[in-house]
Amino acid sequence: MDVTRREFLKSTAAASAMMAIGGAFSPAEAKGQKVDQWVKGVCRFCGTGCGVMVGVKDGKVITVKGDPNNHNQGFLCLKGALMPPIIYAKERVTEPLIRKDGKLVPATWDEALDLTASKFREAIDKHGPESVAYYGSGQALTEETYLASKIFKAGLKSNNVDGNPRLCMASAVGGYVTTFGKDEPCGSFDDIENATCFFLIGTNTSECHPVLFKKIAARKEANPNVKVIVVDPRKTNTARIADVHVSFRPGTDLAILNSMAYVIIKEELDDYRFHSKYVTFMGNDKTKSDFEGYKKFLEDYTPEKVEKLSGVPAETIVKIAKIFAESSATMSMWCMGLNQRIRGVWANNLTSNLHLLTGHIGKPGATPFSLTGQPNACGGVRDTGGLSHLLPAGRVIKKQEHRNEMEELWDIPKDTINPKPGYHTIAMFTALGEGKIKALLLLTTNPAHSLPNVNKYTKAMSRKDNFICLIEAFSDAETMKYADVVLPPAFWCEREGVFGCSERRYSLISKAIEPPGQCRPSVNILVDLAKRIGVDPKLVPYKNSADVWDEWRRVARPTPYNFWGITRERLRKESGILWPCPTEDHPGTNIRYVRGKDPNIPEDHPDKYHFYGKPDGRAVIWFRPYKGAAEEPDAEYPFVLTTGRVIDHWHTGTMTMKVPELKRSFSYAFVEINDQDAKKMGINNGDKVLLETRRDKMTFEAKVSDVCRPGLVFVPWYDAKLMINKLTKDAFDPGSKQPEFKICATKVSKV
Ligand SMILES: Nc1nc2c(c(=O)[nH]1)N[C@H]1C(S)=C(S)[C@@H](COP(=O)(O)OP(=O)(O)OC[C@H]3O[C@@H](n4cnc5c(=O)[nH]c(N)nc54)[C@H](O)[C@@H]3O)O[C@H]1N2
Ligand SMILES: Nc1nc2c(c(=O)[nH]1)N[C@H]1C(S)=C(S)[C@@H](COP(=O)(O)OP(=O)(O)OC[C@H]3O[C@@H](n4cnc5c(=O)[nH]c(N)nc54)[C@H](O)[C@@H]3O)O[C@H]1N2
Ligand code: SF4
Ligand SMILES: [Mo]
Repeated sequence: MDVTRREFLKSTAAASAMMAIGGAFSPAEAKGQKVDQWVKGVCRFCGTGCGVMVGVKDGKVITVKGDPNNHNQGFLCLKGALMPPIIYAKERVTEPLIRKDGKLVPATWDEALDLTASKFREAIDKHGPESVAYYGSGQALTEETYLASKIFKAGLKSNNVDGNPRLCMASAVGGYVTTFGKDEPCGSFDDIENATCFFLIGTNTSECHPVLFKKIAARKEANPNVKVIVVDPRKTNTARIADVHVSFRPGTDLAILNSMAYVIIKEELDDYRFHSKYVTFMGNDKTKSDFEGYKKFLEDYTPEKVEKLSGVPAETIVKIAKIFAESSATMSMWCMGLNQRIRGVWANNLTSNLHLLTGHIGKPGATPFSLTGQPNACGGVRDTGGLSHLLPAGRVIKKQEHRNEMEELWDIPKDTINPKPGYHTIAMFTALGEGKIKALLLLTTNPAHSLPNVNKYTKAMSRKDNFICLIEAFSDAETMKYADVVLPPAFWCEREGVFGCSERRYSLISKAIEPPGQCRPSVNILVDLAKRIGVDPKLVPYKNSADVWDEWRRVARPTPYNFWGITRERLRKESGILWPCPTEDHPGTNIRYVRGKDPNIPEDHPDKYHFYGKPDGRAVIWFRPYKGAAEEPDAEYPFVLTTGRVIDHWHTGTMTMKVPELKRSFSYAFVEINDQDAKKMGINNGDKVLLETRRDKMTFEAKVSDVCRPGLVFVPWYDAKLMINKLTKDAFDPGSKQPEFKICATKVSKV
């Protein structure tokens, strides 16, 4: 399906009309309203990390427009532009609450903090530090996550620190670390301006990263030779601008990626000079192999064999492999379609394999690039080590030298950080259900809605003998039902702090307005709570988030994450800087692992590329076999259920459901079903359809279209009243521990 220029313009015009507002346009200004002040910040929503200018009048935010100096060049999507009503929603939590006789009632800060502290203290004293836990978010500030992680790991000696990036980015982390030795992408958004082939796999970019999609579409529009390949079992809005849309049996993309490698080698399109010098070939059992061994491994993945497995015609596999390899610069992007899988790490490895095989890496426009979902999963959680197996800046709990280094930096006695990694997300909520976790602190996340197989975990949260403290901005969040104490946070631009988006870019959210009622910045809440639990005040000497930032810079400085040069002063002046950035006069880094571009590589290094995360400086091509999903469809549950997003809503809907324009366009969840399947079952648009999985059942309105392939149904997960996570499965990747939200088996019937 080579799209003609006319078709292309038609579909991008339709897509961008609903997707991006440019020229730093402000709806309020257009209506003639004048602001007193524009304050620089970052969008609250996705990992695109658009810079925003917040328009304040009489101490209130009246409008938001794109920051022309940040990477988004003044563009925002609708969600980003429609923030003001969310800030002033009547559901804002503005005072501390304590549960009494089953009901949350107002309390003073002292009462709420003292009660929380006593519950944590009691749990630690009676059951040890492993009985307390923190569950955070890629939407919390960098300073908040760094601080929470330090309080728990250094102060309370509990490594039970995890967060929603486990549901989101863990497989990308696992992929980068196993392939390159270090987390975070090699390239940057700048590559979009130079790529001649976009390989979009498992990403609905047009709805989930709209401003990046706009850049891709603009690049293609200006250069008709630029090719777009979309690999997704749904014909999404993203697929509508594709030259080739590859639809396949969900999960079989592992085999498709191997088959592409097979074709690339067979057609002699690999870059032998590159991979013979810079790549190690590695069997799945971690035994070292070589190029011949790789060729042998790939014999199981001829296009003909993979056609049978995946449903993709062999000639399509050959075609996309050639486009990928023959383009002058190929940029792959992926997101949850690859990560939320029990083979998520492997899917990440296999995508990077294609870049290492063809040398499409480290050149402008040529790079593997994982899209981050949340605005601060990279900078906030992955970088600061806010997961149960990590310490700050790429250090890991398991390595004694890393623990000792952190003990020195944190000025705590040697060998006092617990050497055992804590609970990852699913293990944490399982432990809560088993009574092993007695006190849990939740920040900027809504697990009673977002966890897979959620009935199991809300039951865990309902246990009478555990204590849950939730820091939450909106009273209608599902998790409120399970909280014993709720603390009111300052929201978004009501406090200052840093977000780090998909491309290693750190940008500052400046404080624009005062928080309402008794809301306080979470950094201050955490410091106060830590002291009351009994953490040594010397460990938390901060007055504000800027103090925490300076410590975090110091902690990262001796590592390849070095961003010593990104001072608070620079962040205030500039609109985002990419690390590594070792000195104050360093401009930031667009391309990693290349001499002369990456400040971590000495100028006189003998080789052009140096993958310094690996001892031998070589990246790894892994031989990852095809393995199916945890729950494949069968005679009893014949359909695949997949879940994901729509452009207008953010996650559990607590924010976007407050914006009338967004709520109106999608007021409730639906089931998207293939038109041929619908016809067979006599299902028409708007009919009620029952979905039943091995966990639960639920009725949705049908949306019949050609988006899903036959045998597949899709349900968006934003609707708290139709909570699809009651039906999803909580199987997870054995390496990354990320759950398989993208595939489970379901029955489908007309009601
Ligand atoms: N509007 C909006 N934007 C968002 C968010 C939001 O809630 N709303 N959330 C943000 C966050 S945190 C995240 S993580 C991102 C998610 O961004 P995306 O990953 O782009 O979004 P999803 O809809 O979760 O899933 C992407 C695609 O994966 C496909 N898929 C399903 N199964 C498979 C498979 O087996 N293989 C492949 N290759 N693809 C498969 C689905 O059909 C779907 O189109 O979006 C971010 N941006
Ligand atoms: N079925 C299915 N489930 C999924 C996914 C999927 O694709 N399918 N995707 C998964 C992914 S990728 C992700 S990232 C997770 C996200 O899952 P969650 O993090 O649980 O979802 P959110 O709705 O973003 O939750 C954020 C919460 O923080 C609150 N909040 C907003 N701002 C602030 C603030 O400034 N301070 C505080 N304290 N609270 C605030 C919001 O009101 C909301 O309740 O969901 C996962 N769940
Ligand atoms: S693309 Fe993402 S970061 Fe940019 S305005 Fe939209 S939601 Fe915000
Ligand atoms: Mo996510």
